Amino acid sequence: MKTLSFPHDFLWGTATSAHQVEGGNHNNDWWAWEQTPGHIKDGSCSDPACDWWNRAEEDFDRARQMGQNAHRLSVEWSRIEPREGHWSGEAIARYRQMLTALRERGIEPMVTLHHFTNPLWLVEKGGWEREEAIPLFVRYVERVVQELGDLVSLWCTINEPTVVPFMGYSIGDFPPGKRDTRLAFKVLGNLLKAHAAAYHAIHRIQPQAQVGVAHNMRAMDPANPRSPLDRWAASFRDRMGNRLVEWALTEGVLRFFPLGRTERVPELAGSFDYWGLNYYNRDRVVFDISQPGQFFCRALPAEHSQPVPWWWGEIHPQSLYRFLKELARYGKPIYITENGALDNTDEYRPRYILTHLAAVHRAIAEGVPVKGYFHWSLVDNFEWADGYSARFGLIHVDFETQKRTIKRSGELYREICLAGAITEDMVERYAPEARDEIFQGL
Ligand code: GBH
Repeated sequence: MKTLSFPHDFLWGTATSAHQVEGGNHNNDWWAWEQTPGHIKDGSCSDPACDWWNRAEEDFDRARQMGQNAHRLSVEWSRIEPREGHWSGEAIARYRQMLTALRERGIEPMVTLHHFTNPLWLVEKGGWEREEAIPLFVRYVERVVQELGDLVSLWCTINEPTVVPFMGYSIGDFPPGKRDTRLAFKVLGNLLKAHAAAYHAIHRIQPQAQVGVAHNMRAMDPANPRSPLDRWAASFRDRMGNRLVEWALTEGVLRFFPLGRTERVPELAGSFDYWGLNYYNRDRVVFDISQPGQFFCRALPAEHSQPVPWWWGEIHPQSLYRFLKELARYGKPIYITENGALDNTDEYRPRYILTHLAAVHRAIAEGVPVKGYFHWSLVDNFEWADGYSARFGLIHVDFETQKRTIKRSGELYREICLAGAITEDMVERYAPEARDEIFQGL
């Protein structure tokens, strides 16, 4: 019997974010954005989403029954600080209740302090376009750590620092919907500086805390590896989307190279106790002379054989393995803070989970210190500009009735979490066609 066994203390979890599951977040920039027709694909809004503000515990019960021992969730700044400098005891009490509920179920929380949304009062002051956001974020973080620190030892300051600037300030599909590359870099710089400041602030209050960023890394390969232009395009995308943040966190330098500017931020260097990796997919990139606005880069649509929407990129577990091997060089623990599949019918999610976890296993077997895996997501939820039209959950949610139904992928993940392993028998039942890929070399 072939088996891929994971370390005994491995964290088996799922990830969510406040705005996507809680409902009732009416005081942030996303809620305002959702009110304009056209912004959300299916015309929906984030209230009530999964109604976690009232019933998170019911899903925590399910997570426990599914053998999970960790959960990554976020706290909502606009609830905790509804007006500048005013703190909501009620919101803090509710988060304490949720975190206590997780702990009671043997589920270790990882708490994200910023997952895309911003309080309206902050946005009215210019939001992340202005450096003034940094001390305001730090004050909020200090408050949260003072209030919740006894229940949390794993903190994630900022989810995907590249996504807010690129989606909100370059592509324009997220609030504030601007298209201004210069501004996007300004926002990215401010988010990274805010991370560094928060990192040090958390350690002053809670020296033992483990603090990091969840950095979204999308693999970029040249469509034609023999074409120097494609190679340049893929490497450009890789440097912008992946390496810029990597260099910032490790070397303390912001390389905004298309604009020819480099900035040293010494507080950033080494400002992570673990590497948080959000990994979903890869792009095959071509050089395209007709795309000056995209710096002459274009991603090819995924092959037809791939069961994903054309823009979603390619399913490529090998790239997860590659990133993990590279990140091992920093000698810090690695958490896969997100990994998941856009799959409304749960057709290929079981296979996605197996092949990606097999890639993680291979990296661990070669000495990479991966300490945990958080699947995105526990439940179907409010998928930002896609509303409820894109499902990522291991548990299906009927948004009319709030009824939950565990998916096949959820049953599989339960088996994996409970066994701490992938067995031949699981592969036979859930994805026999991926047998060789999963057990390669065994
Ligand atoms: C994660 O981002 C988010 O952290 C999480 O909140 C979200 O629910 C999850 O992904 C699933 O999407 O312009 O073609 O790139 C992952 C990175 C960046 C992927 C924005 C989707 C929009 C489409 N995401 N991107 S595209």
